[in-house]
Amino acid sequence: MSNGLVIIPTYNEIENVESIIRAVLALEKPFHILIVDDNSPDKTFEKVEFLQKEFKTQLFLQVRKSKSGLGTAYVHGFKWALQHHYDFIFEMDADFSHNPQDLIKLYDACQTREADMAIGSRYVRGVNVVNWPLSRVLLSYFASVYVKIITGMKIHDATAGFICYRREVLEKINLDKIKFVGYAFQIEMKYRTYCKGFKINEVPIIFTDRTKGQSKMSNSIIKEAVFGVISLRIKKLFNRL
Ligand SMILES: Nc1nc2c(ncn2[C@@H]2O[C@H](COP(=O)(O)OP(=O)(O)OP(=O)(O)O)[C@@H](O)[C@H]2O)c(=O)[nH]1
Ligand SMILES: [Mg+2]
Repeated sequence: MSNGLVIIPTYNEIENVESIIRAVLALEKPFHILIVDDNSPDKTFEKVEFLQKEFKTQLFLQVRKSKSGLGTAYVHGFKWALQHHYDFIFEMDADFSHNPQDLIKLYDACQTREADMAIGSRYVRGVNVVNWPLSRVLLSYFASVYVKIITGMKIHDATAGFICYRREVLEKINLDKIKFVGYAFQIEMKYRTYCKGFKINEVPIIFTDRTKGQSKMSNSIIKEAVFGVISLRIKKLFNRL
C-alpha cells in the first residue's frame, strides 16, 4: 500500500507513457500511479494495460470515452484518489517536462505539513525553463503576473501543473464545480485552495520542454485562461466560489 498517488492524464503519449511509469515506480518512495487516458487514438491505454501485468498493485488506469480536456481528467482522477483513500495526491504530465525525482520534494513539503498544496514552480528564482521557445516562456510568465494582479494570490507560477495536494484540500473543494480545461484549470485549483485558507508552498523545479510526442496547447486554452481568471475573481466577489 502507498499513501501517495500520482495522477497522469494522457492523450497520445505512446512515446512517453512506459518510460514515465517506470521512472515514477523506480523512485525510492513507493508511489502509486493512476493514468487517465481519453481513448487515445495511438492506443496509449493498451501500453498501460500491458504494464499493469508487471505492476499489478501499483499501476491503475481509467479510460474515458473521448478527449475531454486535462481539467476533467484530473477531476476524475481526484475523485478516484479520494475513494481509494490516498493521503497525498499529485498532478504530473506524461511528457517528462516534470522530473519524476521532484515528486519527492513535493511530497516532503506536504508530508511535513509545511504545505497543504506544494507547487513545482518554474519562477521562484528567476526562470527555470529548458528548451521552451521564448514565446512560450513569455506567455507562461506573464500569465502568472496577470493572475497575481487580478486575484491577489502571491504565486509565482500560477499555471504550473506539477502539484502535490494533501487529501483534505481535495475533500474541501467542490470538484463538481470545476469546469475549466487547460491553463485555467491549474489557476482555478490554486485559487480555490487559496480561498479556502490552505497553505500553499512553491518548490523550485526545472521544467524541460517535451522531446517526444505532440503538445496539446491551443489558442482556445489561452482564451479560456484570460477570461477564466476574471470570471473566478467575479465569482469570489459574489461569494460563489
Ligand atoms: N486525458 C487527457 N490528457 C490530456 C488532455 N490534454 C492533454 N493531456 C495530457 O496532459 C499533459 C499535459 O499536456 P501537454 O500537451 O504536455 O500540454 P502542455 O504541457 O501545456 O504543452 P507542451 O509542454 O507544449 O506539450 C500530458 O500528459 C498530456 O498527454 C486531454 O484532453 N485528456
Ligand atoms: Mg507538456
